[in-house]
Amino acid sequence: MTCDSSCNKRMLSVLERTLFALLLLGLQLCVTVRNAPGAERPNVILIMADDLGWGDVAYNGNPVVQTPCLDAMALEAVRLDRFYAAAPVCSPTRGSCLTGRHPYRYGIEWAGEAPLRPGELTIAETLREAGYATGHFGKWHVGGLSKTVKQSYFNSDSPPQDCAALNVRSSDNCCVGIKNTLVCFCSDNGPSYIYDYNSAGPFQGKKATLWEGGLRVPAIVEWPGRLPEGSVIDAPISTSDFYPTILAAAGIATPEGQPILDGINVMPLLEGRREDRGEPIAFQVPVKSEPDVFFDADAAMNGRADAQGRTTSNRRIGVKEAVPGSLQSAICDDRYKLISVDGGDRWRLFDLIADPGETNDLAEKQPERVRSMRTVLENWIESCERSERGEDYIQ
Ligand SMILES: [Ca+2]
Repeated sequence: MTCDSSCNKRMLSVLERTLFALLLLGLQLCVTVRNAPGAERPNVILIMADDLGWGDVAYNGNPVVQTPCLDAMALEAVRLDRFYAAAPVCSPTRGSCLTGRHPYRYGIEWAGEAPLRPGELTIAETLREAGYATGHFGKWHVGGLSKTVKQSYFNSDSPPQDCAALNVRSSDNCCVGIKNTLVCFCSDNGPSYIYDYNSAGPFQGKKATLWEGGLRVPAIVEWPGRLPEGSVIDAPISTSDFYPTILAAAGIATPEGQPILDGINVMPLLEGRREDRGEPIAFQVPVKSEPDVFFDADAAMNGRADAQGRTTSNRRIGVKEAVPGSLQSAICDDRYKLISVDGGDRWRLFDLIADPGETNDLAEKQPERVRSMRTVLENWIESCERSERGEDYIQ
């Protein structure tokens, strides 16, 4: 596509407004500040953007969107280049941040469908028990208020803090004047599938899919004086890791009665003391059938508009083989990823180091690896089903 300067300006204007809206509407800013004088525990700030794709930030190569604060943070802090949202849509991923558990364990399988269960332990509860003051600002969206009442996006007492995310980090590399502060930034899922100008960068798929483009999002962690400056982590890290990692950073033991965690403490990775994760990350979510997710593949491949009049390339969506009503399942280790988007009828294996775009299916060449990864995934799914039945909770 060619684009003249006026076209570029219009596109830039739209993108700027879109990115601002994403940050404005999608900001989840959890501020936890210790209130125990003399303690050395860090303050913790988690910032989550909404639908910010891998390729929607300048530091990942976006040629139009300007993200100077994130670019500087990515350059000077710890950039996580293989960071996964626990799910490819909002509510499940946000639940994983709060609990350290995959949302499949407690029934938040999709956006806004079920509330967080009372038996879940959240990072806010655990930190508060340890003496922290906690707060949440901006988009909540962790499931519905009930099975029938959809949940509001914002806490009515806490209006969105507009560009607080961009102001957290001041020019002196210190967080709003608060010393000893751990800041984590990430997105909650891949870019929206609605518009062409949202970008998953080099990855296949977008929001709502378990392809890399749906899960792999921008992420940066900063803790001045404690974590290396200007480092890049290539090992897989997930939103489920926030909970155990923050507890470790604060020197807080896992509380009694803690349900099974999916996340692990990744401080050794962040500190550069190890290079491999050494633990798999598993995913499972439904295959939805909204027209926004499923495009007319033939029309898209041939450049024609789909039934909704859109021309977005289905190749970028990556779900043309998916079966609505079934499940998408995937598991990745430090190198390989096994994925099915049709309820387990077909499994594909990719070497994400050599083939991050998931274009070269190795399943036929490496059947033993497929079998072993499927076994681990199936055991994880059974564990999640036990969790969903409530077997993790203290009776
Ligand atoms: Ca989202």
